[in-house]
Amino acid sequence: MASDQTGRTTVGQGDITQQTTDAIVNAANESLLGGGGVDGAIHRAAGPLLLEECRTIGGCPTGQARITKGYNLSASYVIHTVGPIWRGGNRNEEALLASCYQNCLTLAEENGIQSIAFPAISTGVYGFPIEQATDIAVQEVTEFLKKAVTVHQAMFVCFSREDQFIYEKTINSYGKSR
Ligand code: AR6
Repeated sequence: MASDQTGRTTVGQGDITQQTTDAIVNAANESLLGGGGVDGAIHRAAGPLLLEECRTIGGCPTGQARITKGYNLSASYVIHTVGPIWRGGNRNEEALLASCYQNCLTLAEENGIQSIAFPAISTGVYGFPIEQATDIAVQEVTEFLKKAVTVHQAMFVCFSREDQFIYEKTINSYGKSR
């Protein structure tokens, strides 16, 4: 398995709903009331109580994150974050995507979470270019983990082999020039 130089950030391929990390991250929309893609898969696997809890939250602005329980998932928590919709790159998309990763990890720390799995936020329906998104994901997670207290393991769960290859390439080269 590919990992960064500390071994704390790894890349895998598969279905994020099957991960046994303490928390999994959901690439949600501002309503937090479910949708397609990874969001739909997480709601299906967690069961209807997840939607019930999400209704009490009242939505989430782009770039921020909210935490719920994991219900029928192996993961105890779901951290829902809303990635930016790609609109060509001049609408603050990069900073918003970076803040998704930061806010998810901050919530994880506040809740004593030790391990967390991320999907490739914004790179599906929301259209963020995968290589650019991967650079941001790897940079933000790797740097956060250097100063994290409770979170000691982060995993990028790629749905396709193509995405996995891009993540592996990015993570293997990250830090080598630093
Ligand atoms: N496990 C891991 N990754 C997955 C899974 C899965 N089970 N299913 C899909 N992916 P997307 P976004 C990957 O579209 O771009 C929803 O409707 C997928 O291949 O799920 O942030 C929300 O409600 C891609 O690499 O999320 C929002 O409306 C990545 O997850 C909107 O889509 C993200 O794709 C959010 O769009």
